Amino acid sequence: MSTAVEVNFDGLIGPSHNYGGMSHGNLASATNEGEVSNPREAALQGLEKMRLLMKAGLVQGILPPLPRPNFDLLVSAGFSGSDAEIIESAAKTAPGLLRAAYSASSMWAANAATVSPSADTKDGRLHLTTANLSTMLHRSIEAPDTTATLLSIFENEEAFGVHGALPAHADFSDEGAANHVRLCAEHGASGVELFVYGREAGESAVGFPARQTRMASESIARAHGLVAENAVFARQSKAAIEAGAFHNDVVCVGSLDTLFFHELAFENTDETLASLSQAADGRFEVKPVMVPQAEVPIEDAIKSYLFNSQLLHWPGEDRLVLLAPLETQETDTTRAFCERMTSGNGPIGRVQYVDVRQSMRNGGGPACLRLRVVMTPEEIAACHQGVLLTEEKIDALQDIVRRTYRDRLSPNDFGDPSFASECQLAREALLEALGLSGLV
Ligand code: SUG
Repeated sequence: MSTAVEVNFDGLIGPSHNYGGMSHGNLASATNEGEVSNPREAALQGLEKMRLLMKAGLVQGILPPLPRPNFDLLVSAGFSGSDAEIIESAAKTAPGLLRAAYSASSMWAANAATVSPSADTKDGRLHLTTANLSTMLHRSIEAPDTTATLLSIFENEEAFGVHGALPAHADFSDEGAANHVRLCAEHGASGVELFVYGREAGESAVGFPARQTRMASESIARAHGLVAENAVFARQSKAAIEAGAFHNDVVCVGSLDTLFFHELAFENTDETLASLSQAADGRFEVKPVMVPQAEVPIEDAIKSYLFNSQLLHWPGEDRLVLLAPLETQETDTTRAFCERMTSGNGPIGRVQYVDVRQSMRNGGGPACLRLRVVMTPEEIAACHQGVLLTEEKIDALQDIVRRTYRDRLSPNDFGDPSFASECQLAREALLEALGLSGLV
């Protein structure tokens, strides 16, 4: 067994971070539509979260923002001419499309891909499949650039298998690691991968969209070469989706042998837990920590993002640490639950709160902002080193953000073509700092 660790690759929040109100079924996105955002503060908050984990002794990586605006989307929609002409005419005749082209949603790196560590796969390589994010227009444009980013970081084909996105059809709707949990005895041991889907392929949509199909999840498990017995497929409850849990990671997070979830997260909780135990097959005992609806109503869980937390094995601590958003501390029921939970002797021993409010207003908490990649020391050495953070690199990135990002942005500002050049210059500087200038 190797001494693999969990590396968190956080999405660096881009200069066009805005409140576009583009995600139907995501209550925060709808509520804050049209508000003025602060991209500079957003990116600094994200980088401080990364600094916190890095200083604690965890390996921290970063994914750069994608090129914005996405001219391919605008050209596909029939706009032509110079960049400035495209932007000006889109602003006049299709402002919604321009907003989508400016989306900074790739910050939520949990949606970038689904990841299976090498301990789980038949060919012994670490596999990543880019999510097609086909449910939301503004997110469906991310996949090609995300694949390019992943290929430049996980370039070594002997160690890594990077798969392009599944077909962009509703039957294959896929939102990446937001609907995937890996449980294990220790990171380097073979684990159990839980895929949570919201609907079957072909099932007609009612209410808020279910963004993941079982067919998409099964396809990824196959492509990654998982042993069939180690993959569990569970249905997300309709009640959770209707309450605003547009991804499973809004109501559930798991790490090592611990699964922390809301009572209404799964359509059939007993069956899900029984399948996980059966798949673990004595290698480890699944420790469920279920939060009852009577103690934390699902509305509070979603408002506070209690479950959209990072569940971490913090160096030097015996029990897991829940890195939760400040909103969890500010919501009475979730704060009380956390106090009760940590004063008991369960697997989660401490809750640490972080400020990621800029991202939270679009429905993205600490867990949305990171993609977990369990890696052996050899794999860490084989990936692109420029994206692994040090204090100096965080300082350098924060300097670039302070220099190049606005502190006020409204979706109405997108009609100004000079903003496009601002975004491009900021991204180029960030890519250079990460040794990824080839992605420009
Ligand atoms: O896909 N919000 C994202 C939030 C993603 C959170 N990720 C996870 N749960 N893993 C989404 O709904 C809002 C953009 C806007 O409205 O401007 C947005 O895309």
